[in-house]
Amino acid sequence: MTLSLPVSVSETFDPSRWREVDGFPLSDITYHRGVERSFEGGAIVSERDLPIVRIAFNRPEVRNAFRPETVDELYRALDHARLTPDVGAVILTGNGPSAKDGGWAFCSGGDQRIRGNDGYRYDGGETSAEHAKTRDTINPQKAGRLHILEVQRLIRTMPKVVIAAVSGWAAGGGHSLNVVCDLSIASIEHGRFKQTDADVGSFDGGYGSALLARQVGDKRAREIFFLAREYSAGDAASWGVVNEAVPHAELEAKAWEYAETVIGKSPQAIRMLKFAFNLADDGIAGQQVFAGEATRLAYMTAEAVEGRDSFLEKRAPDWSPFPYYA
Ligand code: S0N
Repeated sequence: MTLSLPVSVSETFDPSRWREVDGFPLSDITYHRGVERSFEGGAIVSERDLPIVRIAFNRPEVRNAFRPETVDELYRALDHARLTPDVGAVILTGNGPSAKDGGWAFCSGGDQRIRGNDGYRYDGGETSAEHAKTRDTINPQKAGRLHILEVQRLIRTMPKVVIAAVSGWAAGGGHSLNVVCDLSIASIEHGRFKQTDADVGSFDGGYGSALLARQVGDKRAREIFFLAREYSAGDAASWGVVNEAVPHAELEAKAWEYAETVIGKSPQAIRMLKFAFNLADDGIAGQQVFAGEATRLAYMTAEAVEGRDSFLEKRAPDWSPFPYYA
């Protein structure tokens, strides 16, 4: 097999660090696995997978707005990362710049051109404002989708650390996606933030607002939503919407550094910590996720094995070796 570098997908992308993930036909996002390569005379002689993946919005001409197809792909890639046992960290970013005007975006939320009257419509390539008005009657059998919230829940509950690399605009539903990620880094030159939901008759009344208030405080969160003012990467860092603002050219290297640090820690400790951070805010759903991990750990004990074996062997369990810890 000949080893080669992948095609570059963004000015911020470093092809030497990544390979394309196989078996994913994608149009709206890109999905890469981190690798360590060794070279001889300029040729790649070996490569080894690392526990890091990069998932990126790939619609720079519309500031990386998402349509239902984008959300489907994003969910599939994130879920693949969730289920891949040797992946521990996900970098979520936006490819760019736009070939049209050089603008950068992390994500500008729902694609307003294909918004029907009860949610977002599968695009099928038709995106005119005129078409959007009549879409509900054209395609009545397809209910509108609002399934970006499923992606938010997946990011929130996946036992891996998701790091947002905010390469440009984080607006509307894109603003909320940054909020729900575990860690965030923003480009000083291009990272810009604006919660436009209320401008377009939309409102993220879940994680996008409640977690934002946790991060920046209640008054500031209300300001961000009610006034929809633009704010900078520096503001975002000082308010706690991102962990750090760095020069654009260093954005993905910094995200990689975060990911490398995270995967150097105990997977179990990171998993339990993520779920512990979520627990109080997520109520019984958060308790269920945390307790699910505790149950997995319990399954690994001799005590739980005795419970299973006694059932299978049709005998009374012998709990005597297991102390009642104080
Ligand atoms: C991002 C903004 C501020 C960038 O401004 P800038 O740099 O001046 O660029 P523009 O010239 O405005 O844009 C360049 C081209 O990109 C198109 N475009 C940009 N954003 C979108 C978009 N969201 N949808 C469709 N097209 C977009 C522009 O039209 C332009 O194209 P051309 O060159 O052809 O004219 C600025 O662009 C901006 O404000 N964008 C809109 C941001 C916005 O309001 N987004 C939607 C907010 N709502 C949601 O995201 C709701 C979705 C959601 O997450 C949700 C949450 C909870 C419950 C349900 C849902 C749900 O799914 O509805």
